[in-house]
Amino acid sequence: MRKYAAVCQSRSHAEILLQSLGAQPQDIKFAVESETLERTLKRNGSDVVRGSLRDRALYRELLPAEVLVVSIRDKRRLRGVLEGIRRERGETPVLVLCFQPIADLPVDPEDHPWAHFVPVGDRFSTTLRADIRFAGAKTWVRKLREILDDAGRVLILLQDDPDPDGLACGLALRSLLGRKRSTMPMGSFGNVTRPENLEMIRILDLDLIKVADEDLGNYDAIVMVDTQPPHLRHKLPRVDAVIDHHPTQSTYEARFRDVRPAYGATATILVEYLRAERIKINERLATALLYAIRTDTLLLDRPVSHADVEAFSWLFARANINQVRRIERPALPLETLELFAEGLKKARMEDKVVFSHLGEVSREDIVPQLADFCLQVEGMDWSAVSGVCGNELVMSVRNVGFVQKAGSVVKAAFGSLGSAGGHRSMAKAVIPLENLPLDEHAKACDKTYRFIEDRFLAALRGEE
Ligand SMILES: [Mn+2]
Repeated sequence: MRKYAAVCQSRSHAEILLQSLGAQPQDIKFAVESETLERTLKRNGSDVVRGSLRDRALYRELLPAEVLVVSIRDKRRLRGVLEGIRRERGETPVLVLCFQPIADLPVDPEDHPWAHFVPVGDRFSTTLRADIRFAGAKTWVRKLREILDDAGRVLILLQDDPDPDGLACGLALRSLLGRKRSTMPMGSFGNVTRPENLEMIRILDLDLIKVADEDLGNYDAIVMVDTQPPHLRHKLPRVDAVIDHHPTQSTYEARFRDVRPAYGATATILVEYLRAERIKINERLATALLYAIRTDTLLLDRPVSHADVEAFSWLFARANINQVRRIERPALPLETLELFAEGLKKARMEDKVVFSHLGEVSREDIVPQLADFCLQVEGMDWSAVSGVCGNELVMSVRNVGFVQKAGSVVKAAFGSLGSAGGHRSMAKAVIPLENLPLDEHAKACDKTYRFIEDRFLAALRGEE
């Protein structure tokens, strides 16, 4: 069976069709009315049947095919064409390209449930909006090159506790500007602390140097990504370029400032730079950028822009998803199993909340892991898991997303005892043990856990 059949009225439509289907001329059989069009398409290598578009016999000749595309410029003809096709189509799926809004068509798609109507302008607008952003990105990249091309050594400066977005953007900048570690190192005044971020550095083989104030003079230019000068504790003598998505700060000078608070991640801005410049990106860079957008937007759970979603899906096809998973769930020490078993055995359920307390933990990151797991228990809307790390109690809270905001509940429950906050469906509290009821050895005990459970449930019910 032939791959495609198409009803077509113009040469330009036929050409666009060929290109968007990724088809060779001989893959398509056209039904046309105009003699000129017939000649052109035949010369091009396509099979063509010519006749009145109202005539059923035309479609009998045209079909069957794997799919029939109807591309009619003149909308008044559409009704007649659809009538002809309806009787002859057999099993062939039909796609109708509409060059005006569906509401303006002389036919009601509901009267033709066998056909799939596609408003072309609407479909095109998403990609067109992206292309407009890429056109703008070219200007940004040109400005950035003007500033940095002559600089021998450029420092990419990240936030004090570098996170995936900053790290990925640093890597992307190097690809964009065709530089290496040696001429464009990434650095920070602080250290990476989160286990997932350390895992990202290890798995993707990233390199980060610790910067001190006196080193800054060794660089010809400084670029900040995913942060702005006022966010740092150190005062900078100068900064040349800033690319960020945090709220715009106005108390600093830089020759280049691309700050877009509407974006969910700075990585999205860098993806637009890379795509606008048609830079080939490798799997490692795609993985870093994808992970950056995933974490900064909590899996697109936070407010995001079209640009973030677009960048996310573009990266998804190019990234190593196994590595992303590995970074998100760092390998756990073996004794975690025992700890989880104990915690689960004593788990308590009340008001659709699962509570579990792990007691002393060697690593903080196993607490949220169990919280994720507990949320999957049937009928539960919330999970709240605690662990004692040093002289603090860490609590991870998760919910199913369509209930109260986790961040607000945790703040109401524990804000006065320690630091507490978070987002819609995940939140965290860190409470110094001294602010909690403890046993005679100053250790967390059942009394402690009862206390935090009661406070959590009270906050959930809206009691003070
Ligand atoms: Mn960010």
